[in-house]
Amino acid sequence: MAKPVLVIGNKNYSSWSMRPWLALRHLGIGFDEVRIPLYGEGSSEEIRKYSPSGKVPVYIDGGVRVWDSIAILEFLAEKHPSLWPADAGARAHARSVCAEMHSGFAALRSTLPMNARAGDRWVELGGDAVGDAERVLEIWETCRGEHGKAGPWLFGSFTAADAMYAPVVLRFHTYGIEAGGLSKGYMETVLSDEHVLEWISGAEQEEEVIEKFEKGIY
Ligand SMILES: N[C@@H](CCC(=O)N[C@@H](CS)C(=O)NCC(=O)O)C(=O)O
Repeated sequence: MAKPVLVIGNKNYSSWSMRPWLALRHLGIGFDEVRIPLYGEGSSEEIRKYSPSGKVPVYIDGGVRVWDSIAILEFLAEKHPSLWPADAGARAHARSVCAEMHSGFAALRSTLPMNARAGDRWVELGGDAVGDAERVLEIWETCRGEHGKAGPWLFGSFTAADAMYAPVVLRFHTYGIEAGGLSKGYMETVLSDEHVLEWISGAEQEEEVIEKFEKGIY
């Protein structure tokens, strides 16, 4: 049987693509990757061949096509329930923080664009981005403190919540946003994860440079 396909953008810049990619790797699901460099000549037309929304990521499994990161994670979780915490209360908590990530943090995302291969940049956080960063750290602290005793991830073992927040860890690392307490350890878990390192290595091999995402003094 043909392998499922995940259509992604540049590994360096596409945080939404990283989320289901990381979940697939952690679940050990084999898949073919179609990488479409974003915001170049013909990029939109190429993405539209796969994605009705005109955005990546898109996951194609046999006759099923799923687009949008959180929908792909939910689709994967149907066959792989370990993608959500087993406990109903923890699961509700995980879904809530995933929803927060998916629908929020716009200021943080635009101030600190993902740049997976850039490790040492600095930007001044201002306005809503300050509150966004504080809330993210609070989320990590609370998940780890209340539900993370059984392992190093937000809910102990790797879940969809880690897939959603791993790109934020990369952003904090790139731009030097410091974490303390349990969040510090959580960032170390993400930054040393073999699959995250594989993603970063892929980003390092890419040659495209998208100027609007190249922010920060270094
Ligand atoms: N809500 C979507 C966001 C997807 C998204 O914004 N993808 C960006 C790349 S990270 C994209 O496809 N941009 C291409 C474009 O807008 O032309 C999700 O969660 O998957």
